[in-house]
Amino acid sequence: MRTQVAIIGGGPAGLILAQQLHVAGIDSVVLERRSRAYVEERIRAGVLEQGTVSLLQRIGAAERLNAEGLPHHGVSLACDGETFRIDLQAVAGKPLTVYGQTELTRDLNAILATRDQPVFEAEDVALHDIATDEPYVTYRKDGQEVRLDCDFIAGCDGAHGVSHKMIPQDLRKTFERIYPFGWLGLLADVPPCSHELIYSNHPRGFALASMRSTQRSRYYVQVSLDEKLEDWPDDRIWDELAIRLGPKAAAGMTRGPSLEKSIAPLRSYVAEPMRHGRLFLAGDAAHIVPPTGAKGLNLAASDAYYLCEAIVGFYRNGSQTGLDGYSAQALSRVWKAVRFSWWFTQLMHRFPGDDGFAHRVQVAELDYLSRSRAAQTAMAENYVGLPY
Ligand code: RFL
Ligand code: PHB
Repeated sequence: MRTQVAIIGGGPAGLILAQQLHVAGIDSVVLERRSRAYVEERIRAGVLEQGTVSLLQRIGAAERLNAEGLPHHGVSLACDGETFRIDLQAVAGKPLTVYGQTELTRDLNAILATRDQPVFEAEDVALHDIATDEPYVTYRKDGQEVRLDCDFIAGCDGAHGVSHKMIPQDLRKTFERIYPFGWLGLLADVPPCSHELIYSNHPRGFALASMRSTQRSRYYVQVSLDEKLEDWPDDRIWDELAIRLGPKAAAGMTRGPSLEKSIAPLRSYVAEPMRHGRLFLAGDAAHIVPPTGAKGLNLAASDAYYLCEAIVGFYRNGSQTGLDGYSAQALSRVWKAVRFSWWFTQLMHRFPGDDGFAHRVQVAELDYLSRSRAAQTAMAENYVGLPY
């Protein structure tokens, strides 16, 4: 088999890239290790930047997003019982859109299915000759060995994929911060406690009230890394949320059985560069951010955008310039999101072992943020998403 771009991984980065390339008249094959059902059920992010929404609109993948996505013009931050709202629209000029990653994945899969893509349950995907002009990928499908020749390989296979391991160790630099806590998430078919998101810094730890729709809520509480899911029956989570989010949110909260519960550790991670020869990394394959800034999915989209532009430049004008500049261009935006997610994580969580200094700095910063339009603008510009 032959294609122009072999895309490893059918998460948001791979699916968006495939559709963008298709619109530009460039052929690709998406190889996904999991089944379609597995990929479409995986509960993850839920907040889209305007840049992500516009990109999905341009590539014809936003019909349901336009109809069902919920525009959010503001966000609330709470600390020790005091809450203030940042008017995102007023200070940053853009809203965010609540639309689940599951829905986005389903929409893109439905479009790609009309071209018999992605190839699901592609096993033992391996990359070959990536430092030459004739790279290829091998995999197994239904017991058959397949060889896929291509011009480029896009490594969109997330943090646990094979692509990033193909960049030689001596050419790669990695940067990491591990945070001493995780997020316990709960999804339930109940109306949200607030029509906008609430991020709360509470003595018992961080909590977040989010949503997927007007009838589906998504909540998180900060937990220590040794917490076990079995020690968190639904009632305990609801009780904890009611305390940490405060009386007003608690009064508006509807409890219900969890559809999904999980604990995710928080970390920041960047691997540089995002390219080696004909292999280009995009999304979680190259970087991870803690979910506090809601940036992971949006970075997958912006990487896909830059990579598609570079590949289009190559086919249209025979130009290597975009390809050569891809890693630096993507990383410039990635590091700003890494910075923002790290800052927002530091601001909103309780750190074990704090002697009170760190929390007083948090209180001072949140008080400043609540009063200063300049500080709110700096926060909101990053939260709604920096321009591409
Ligand atoms: P994905 O979504 O991980 O997709 C990678 C795809 O590659 C496949 N794959 C392979 N395919 C073929 N061969 C192999 N060897 C392969 N190895 C892996 C995988 O099956 C998968 O389908 O990466 P992508 O496309 O870069 O998208 C990134 C986003 O998914 C991610 O940044 C966000 O979901 C991060 N994230 C969250 N972000 C938020 O903004 N808010 C959240 O609440 C939030 N929750 C989460 C998250 C990430 C999580 N993970 C990765 C553990 C919750 C979780 C549990
Ligand atoms: C979510 O709805 O899953 C969500 C929202 C905002 C975040 C992280 C996760 O910062």
